[in-house]
Amino acid sequence: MALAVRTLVSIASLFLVLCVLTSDTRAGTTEPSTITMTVYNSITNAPNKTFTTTTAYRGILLGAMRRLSMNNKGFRFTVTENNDYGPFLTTINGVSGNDTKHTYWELLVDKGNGNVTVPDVGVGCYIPNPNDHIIFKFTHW
Ligand code: B12
Ligand SMILES: *[C@@H]1O[C@H](CO)[C@@H](O)[C@H](O)[C@H]1NC(C)=O
Ligand SMILES: *[C@@H]1O[C@H](CO)[C@@H](O)[C@H](O)[C@H]1NC(C)=O
Ligand SMILES: *[C@@H]1O[C@H](CO)[C@@H](O)[C@H](O)[C@H]1NC(C)=O
Repeated sequence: MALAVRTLVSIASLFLVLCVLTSDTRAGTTEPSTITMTVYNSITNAPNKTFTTTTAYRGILLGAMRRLSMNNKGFRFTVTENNDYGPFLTTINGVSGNDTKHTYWELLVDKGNGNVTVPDVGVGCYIPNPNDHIIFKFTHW
């Protein structure tokens, strides 16, 4: 009995070691990472909504947005396909950009310490960095 328990324990430890080794070799290369996204309406001043989700290793922002919308009913969005630049983010949670009103959803990345950058590509091309804080800001152009 004692032997059986010891054998089980050794097998379990072996698995543990194997798992640690496996995740070690993967660390920083293929692990998904966590990012946060804030939906900020600077025109109506509706309260911000902040969400946490994951991205695949070097996955595009659009993928993380899709994953979030599948898991959280509080985040819905639509894109319009552009032949040259891919998906244009048109609507978030029912709020649509409008050419007549000159409104749109701007894509921003908060690098911390008040350093907010404006990516020079859209949601289909931007690859978030681990722990990125993405801001979707509804604003005027
Ligand atoms: C004007 C403009 C805008 C205006 C468009 C308003 C309007 N309805 O006219 C506004 C302010 C909305 C805009 C927004 C953005 N833009 Co812009 N925009 C331009 C600009 C200066 C001119 C486009 C134009 O009028 N072309 C002439 C018309 C006749 O051609 P068109 O095909 O009909 O143009 C349409 C597309 O360009 C589209 N569009 C504009 N920007 C973007 C961005 C993306 C990702 C997509 C899919 C479509 C798109 O809107 C135009 C009107 O419908 C170009 C640079 C350039 N000089 O071309 C950048 C440009 C197209 N934009 C760019 C970017 C990155 C953005 C943003 C992602 C910036 C951000 N970080 O928020 C956002 C889009 C966010 C979102 N909601 O998805 C990049 C795209 C590069 C890329 N490979 O993704 C460009 C090339 C500028 C750059 N940085 O080099 N943009
Ligand atoms: C909403 O988010 C934006 C962008 O992060 C920030 O500047 C603003 O202060 C926030 N507003 C509130 C009420 O928290
Ligand atoms: C955009 O705004 C204009 C002016 O307020 C309005 O007439 C139009 O219906 C709006 N377009 C869309 C697609 O909502
Ligand atoms: C802000 O972030 C950008 C991109 O990471 C970096 O190039 C720039 O030096 C930063 N600016 C400041 C003031 O930290």
